Amino acid sequence: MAKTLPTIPYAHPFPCDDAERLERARQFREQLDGRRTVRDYAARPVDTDVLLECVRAAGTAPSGAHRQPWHFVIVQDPEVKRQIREAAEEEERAFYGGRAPDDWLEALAPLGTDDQKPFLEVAPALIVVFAERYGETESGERIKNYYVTESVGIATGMLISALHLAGLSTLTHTPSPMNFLRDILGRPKREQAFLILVTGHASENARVPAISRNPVTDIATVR
Ligand code: IYR
Repeated sequence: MAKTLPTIPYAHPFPCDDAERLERARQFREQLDGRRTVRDYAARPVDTDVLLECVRAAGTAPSGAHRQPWHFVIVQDPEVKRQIREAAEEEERAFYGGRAPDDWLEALAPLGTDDQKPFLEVAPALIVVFAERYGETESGERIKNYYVTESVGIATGMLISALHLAGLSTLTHTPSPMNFLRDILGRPKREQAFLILVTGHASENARVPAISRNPVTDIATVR
């Protein structure tokens, strides 16, 4: 049996009283409520340091057995973005051209998406999130990871929130299948592409579908 880790004292880093707590919670909710998935990007570049700070934020996510089973590839090179677009559009042509079941295409129709993915080249950054299906020790032995999908999903949510609060827009893009990302980006076999987070500044004329969010009385039960 491995030994337990040493422990350190913990106190919440920014405590507050109950009245302030509600105000902070409200403010955070309001900030996140202003996030929208954006499909039209300006070409304006983003500072890599900002992206790295946001990835650091994502890396604070809790994970199964603290395995931190994620890897983020920040792609800004136009040629690599072009390759990703080409490969993604090939998959999407098959998806929209018959691979997707009718009910799925019907669910997507209101969003007006199709097999054209110009944002993969126009947006200044693609953050490709990989899930580490298993880990590797220094001597190259496989070690099991736990709750990989949950862990990477939580980290990705934190990444989306961090980018939004840093004034950037994102689009969660999931070409299916997306194994081509591992090959284009030269990642090891133990990593599986999880999604592409298209990142940048919304174009001046960007528009988003008029949608609303389910009220808390629908999404929460208090008992
Ligand atoms: N991957 C496709 C299809 C797609 C699927 C869902 I679920 C969406 O919410 C949006 C799109 C595409 O990117 O077009």
